[in-house]
Amino acid sequence: MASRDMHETGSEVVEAAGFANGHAGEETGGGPAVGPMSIGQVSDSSAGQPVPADGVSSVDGDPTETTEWLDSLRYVINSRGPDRAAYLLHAIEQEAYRLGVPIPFSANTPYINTIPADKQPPFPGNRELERRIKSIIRWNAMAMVVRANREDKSIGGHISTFASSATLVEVAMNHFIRGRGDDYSGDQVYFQGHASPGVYARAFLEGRLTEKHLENFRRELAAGGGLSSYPHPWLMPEFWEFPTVSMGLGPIMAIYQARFNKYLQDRGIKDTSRQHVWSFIGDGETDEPETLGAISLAAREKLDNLVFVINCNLQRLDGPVRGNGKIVQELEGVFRGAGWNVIKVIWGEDWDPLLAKDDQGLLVKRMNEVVDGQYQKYVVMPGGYIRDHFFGADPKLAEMVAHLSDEKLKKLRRGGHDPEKVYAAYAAAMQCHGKPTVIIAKTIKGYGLGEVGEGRNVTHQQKKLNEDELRAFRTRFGIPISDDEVSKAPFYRPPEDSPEIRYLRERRAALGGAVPSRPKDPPRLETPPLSDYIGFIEKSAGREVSTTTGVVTLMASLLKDKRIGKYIVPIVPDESRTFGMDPLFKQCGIYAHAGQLYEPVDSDQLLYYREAKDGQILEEGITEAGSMSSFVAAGTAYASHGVPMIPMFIYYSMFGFQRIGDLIWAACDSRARGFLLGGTAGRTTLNGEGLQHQDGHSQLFATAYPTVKVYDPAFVYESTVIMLDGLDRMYAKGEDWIYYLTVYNENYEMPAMPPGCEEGILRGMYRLRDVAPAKKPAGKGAKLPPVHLLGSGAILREVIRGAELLAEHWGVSSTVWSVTSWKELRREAQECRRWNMLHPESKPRRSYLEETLADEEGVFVAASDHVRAVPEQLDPWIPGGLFALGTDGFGRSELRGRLRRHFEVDGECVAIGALSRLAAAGAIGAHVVAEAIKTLGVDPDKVDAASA
Ligand SMILES: Cc1ncc(C[n+]2csc(CCOP(=O)(O)OP(=O)(O)O)c2C)c(N)n1
Ligand SMILES: [Mg+2]
Repeated sequence: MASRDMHETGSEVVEAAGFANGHAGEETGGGPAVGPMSIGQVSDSSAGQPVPADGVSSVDGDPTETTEWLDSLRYVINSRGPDRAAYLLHAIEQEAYRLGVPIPFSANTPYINTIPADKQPPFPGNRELERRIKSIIRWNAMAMVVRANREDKSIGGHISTFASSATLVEVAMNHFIRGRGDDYSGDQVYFQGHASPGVYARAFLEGRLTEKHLENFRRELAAGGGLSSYPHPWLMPEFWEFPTVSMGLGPIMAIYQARFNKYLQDRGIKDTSRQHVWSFIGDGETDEPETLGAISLAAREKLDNLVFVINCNLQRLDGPVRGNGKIVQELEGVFRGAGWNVIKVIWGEDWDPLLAKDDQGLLVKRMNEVVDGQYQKYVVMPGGYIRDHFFGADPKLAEMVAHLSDEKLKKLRRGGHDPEKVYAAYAAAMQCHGKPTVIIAKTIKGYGLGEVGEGRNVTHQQKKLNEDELRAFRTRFGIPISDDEVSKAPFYRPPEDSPEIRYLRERRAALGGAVPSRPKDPPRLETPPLSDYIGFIEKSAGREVSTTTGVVTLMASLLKDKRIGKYIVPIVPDESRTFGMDPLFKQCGIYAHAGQLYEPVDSDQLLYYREAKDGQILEEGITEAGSMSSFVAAGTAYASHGVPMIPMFIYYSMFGFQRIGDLIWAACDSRARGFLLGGTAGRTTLNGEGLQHQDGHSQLFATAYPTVKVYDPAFVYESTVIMLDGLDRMYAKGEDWIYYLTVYNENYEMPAMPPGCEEGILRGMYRLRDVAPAKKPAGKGAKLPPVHLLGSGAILREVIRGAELLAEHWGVSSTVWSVTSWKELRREAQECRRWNMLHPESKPRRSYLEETLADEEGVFVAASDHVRAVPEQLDPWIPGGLFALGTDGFGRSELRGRLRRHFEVDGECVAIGALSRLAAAGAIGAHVVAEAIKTLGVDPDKVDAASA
């Protein structure tokens, strides 16, 4: 059923004949195309017999009676209108339920367009000009990929995706998608990632990108600048807004973006009422759990500001999405079930007259029973095959198209390539209130590529077109490039004053400007200085609390801060009580668009579960992916909305980088800012919870994320200094960071802040204390080399205990260093080392780590509640190397003390580690270590936790 864009001319538009595709008919007697035979029938073979669906017999036992009922329906529709008909049908259904008729469930409507031809609004654009613009965009998008691949075979891109979605994108761009404007009131668009060539090609026509840019597609390091393969705000910060190419992340982020827009509105922070969120999605992409995983939230929250456009070209990378089924129908069922407004755009206008003639429902029945794999086959076969195999299934159907040539049959267009059908769908989406809309459009993958790729299983990766193929493409889309030139695949841009360019510019100007675009200089905030929070720090000293309580209490304080309080977005996936955040329920309320429609069970209590329309907390329920999507929406609001919101997302650290690492990566790409608070951190500190809860590796994972600053504070003064620095750097200075802090649930006495440690806290380490020996040192009588003990997080206290054991039992003095960020220390040390490598004749730079340890020597031992690789990052810069203890291996349910012994990160093991290093250095005999092992009660033959 392939058809040609060349035929999308205004002159060829067939006037809507006034017949409904299975909807209200006129007095033609044609009536609904939905015969009883078509209801819910799906066969897994195009030639297969209809099978009864959901227990309804497909055999009509009394056709006369059926006709009477259907005539009655037609009569009501014609005389009283479709609303009355719908009312009656509903009433009949209710009565049938009451009388015990087992009405089969079907979430599907027939395989035809949701909007009947006679309900289509008039198309307001210039069809011919839009077709020409789109054709030029198609050409340039294709040429970018072909040329990049010619320059270097290893470089490519995707032609066939945009080829299939061009009409979907272009109609939206010419008529619906609104630019940001000066007041940040534009739409937010999540483009299908690998359709990026089409977005670039349009920006080229709009004059936003140069020919050089297009030449350098996928060559971002080329002179003159290149273009990212996919939407990456990190790499093209003034162009792309939302990264999407990791499939599934675009849709879920779009849902939470739309919800966040309502949040901003409901809290009175910004009027977002005119903004829509668009998400262009591949049909294959719907296999990702993230794509569909949050759709019920979108309906529950009544996100009528959200539009999903699913490009159902029936193919993914390897082949058909649902060869034996129908992806359009499957998605319809899923979205209708979830409560969305579903608009199917399956057939182009060429089908309208055929459907209008389908008074027995034979065509719709045939449409229903053919499976996607077969529809794909029709794309690559000649018209005669379609006549024989599709229409030939029933002589009456064959008769219906007897007047059409094979060529015409081949060109019967699919809905997603028909601008008027697509326009009608978008217009309906804009008018839908109270629910989100999904437009499920059927297209052809590689549309326009002809035999090189249209509908072929290999089309996804098609990057090469030879001269003949280029010429055919050029001719088909009417691009004014000569035969001599065509083999070079030159880019084509009509003159500035051409009707095409003028039209394109006018449309975008009318809609508020270019899309996508990211603002250059978004607003900043005045953030509180540390001096304002010294009192807060002082109050923590001497209290037995956890670092979790430390950050949550600070959050509560910051929420009251006049400068930034209202911008903070606390986000929590059903763990508020775990983290002691429930006092915030009262203080700021839990956001609920509907307010609170019930009297909460705990309404008599002070800290009752308070939901409110202007609530500030995003209590997301058990979804780290949803919470992270909210984080991204809030953390990019400074750019996308012009309001610097401050997300503070607290969660079980085990379910962060490990579970939703890809979303965090997308957050970094998006230049999101905010705080990730990994609660219940540590493999041994969260006792009792076992293997799937005890996190000893998020610190390691986080290290690999370029814009994540990773901290592992041990004390409340440390976490406070870090959080305030984060506010300053992200919101006052406008730097693109995400601050990740692991916080623990172990209560212990918080010390007062030692003077002058602020810089060390932020840069990664500072000297916490020197522990002097209580008696003469063990060993050979000579002075022992100094011992340096490095620790972080909750294990810092074990390190201190190790130092005390060393002093007490073996007279060994040591220095304890509090390491707040292994990553920061390493990052800067590496930076210096690299600079020195490249500037051999300059005075070498010394990192903070090297500076700090410049005068230190001896043995260095480190311990944390994370895997050894975390502290081992520092090894190259530690004089004599670093001996790391850590929590490699699976966690298990136990008490802290036992866990710390199991993983060998307790004070005893820290002391043994130091002694073993002293022995290795020849400062003490091996027997001293052996005795220590015995004295401290460590079983030398115990299991190795790393492999247990
Ligand atoms: C998470 C993830 N897995 C795999 C890929 C690789 N990939 C890129 S495009 C693609 C096929 C996409 O098919 P579909 O969503 O139907 O889009 P179409 O190109 O057909 O429009 C795949 C598997 C990816 N980008 N992201
Ligand atoms: Mg697809």
